[in-house]
Amino acid sequence: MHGLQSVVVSALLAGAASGSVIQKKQAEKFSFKNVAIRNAQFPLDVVDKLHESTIPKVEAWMATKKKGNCTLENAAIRREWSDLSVAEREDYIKAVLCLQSKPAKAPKDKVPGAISRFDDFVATHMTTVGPLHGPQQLFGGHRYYIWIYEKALREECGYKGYQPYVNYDRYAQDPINSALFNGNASSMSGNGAPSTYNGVPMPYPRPYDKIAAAGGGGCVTTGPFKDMVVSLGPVGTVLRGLPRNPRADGLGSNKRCLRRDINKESALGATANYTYSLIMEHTDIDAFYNRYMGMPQLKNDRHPWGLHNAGHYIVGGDPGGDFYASPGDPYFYFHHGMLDRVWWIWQMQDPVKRVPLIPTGAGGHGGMVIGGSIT
Ligand SMILES: *[C@@H]1O[C@H](CO)[C@@H](O)[C@H](O)[C@H]1NC(C)=O
Ligand SMILES: *[C@@H]1O[C@H](CO)[C@@H](O)[C@H](O)[C@H]1NC(C)=O
Ligand SMILES: *[C@@H]1O[C@H](CO)[C@@H](O)[C@H](O)[C@H]1NC(C)=O
Ligand SMILES: [Cu+2]
Repeated sequence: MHGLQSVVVSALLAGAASGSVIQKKQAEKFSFKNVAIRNAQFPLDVVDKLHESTIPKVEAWMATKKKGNCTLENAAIRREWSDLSVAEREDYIKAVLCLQSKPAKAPKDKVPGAISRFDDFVATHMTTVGPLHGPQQLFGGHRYYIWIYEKALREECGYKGYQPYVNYDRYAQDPINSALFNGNASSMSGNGAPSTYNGVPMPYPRPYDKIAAAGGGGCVTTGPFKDMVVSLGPVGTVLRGLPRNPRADGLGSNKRCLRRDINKESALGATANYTYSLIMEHTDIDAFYNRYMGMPQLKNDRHPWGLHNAGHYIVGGDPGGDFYASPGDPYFYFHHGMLDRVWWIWQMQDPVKRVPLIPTGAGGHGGMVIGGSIT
């Protein structure tokens, strides 16, 4: 483990399955060999290409820094879920299930509802929710948060890889049948059963005032997490009729199923063209932060949610759609892993200038939806 850990250098080889010629050609573009293997089924999208074309800037920037143990050659590489082999996906799933089977370390008097090590992370998010989501902390705080989760998977559960991210674009046309959510043994489990879930209110005028429900919202019935026990929360849920937590802060024991509404409409607000324009058309850090949060509203656009909302409500449900307890759905770490990648690509367009920048909150942001109210 080293300092470049959070620098997500990913995705430089075009497809292991498409032949060594392509691999060689891609690898020769760079002076280092530490590159990720790609799934040839997915051609590079406009953001992947931007990512790739950004690497020389990263190399130039790294070359100006004091030589230490942290180099592009030994940097940890986070990869997209579908770029992992089926065996690698299963290794990752095994590690998450392992974390969910280990006893919690959180003090019982403060977090009586934490039933596993996995829940320790959920509780941390719940109890630091204010500071963790201010403009100054959202990016850096979540970068650190994902990193300590990844560290726990590796050090406490023997996982050899790194935290995968979700490239929403790959799944947006048919998320329910994708490698991420098709519900088979190497997926992160499937959709929730049909329910009366009504969708998520959004801070825009009609007809954009809601991400409509996609038909799910009930208990997940397929895949490795179908028997997962959710205990913490709800606090700011988007679902109705959930069992109430015995404590107002949601940290009591409230055992229930994992619920989801796998939502194509939400995913369509996170396709590669949205991500690309977010990065390239918002050179000011506050403009970048605000649009990422959904503001200002895109004119005449059917999916103006912003990457943060769009990515969260691809899964929504409980606890995935709960502002406080959202890391209780293991999908959370894929979503914030991608957001971290997007911020990193933005930073690396001009690293000397942009790495030190922190959003100030100027210009107002679109806010996050908490159980029907906007914060
Ligand atoms: C750097 O690498 C050397 C040799 O492997 C090791 O002894 C040292 O502890 C490392 N330093 C840091 C800060 O990781
Ligand atoms: C699950 O679905 C993925 C994606 O379609 C596929 O690659 C994999 O072979 C399937 N089966 C299992 C057992 O993982
Ligand atoms: C992205 O593409 C979709 C589909 O063509 C379009 O509706 C949407 O307006 C585009 N968004 C941006 C930000 O370019
Ligand atoms: Cu968060």
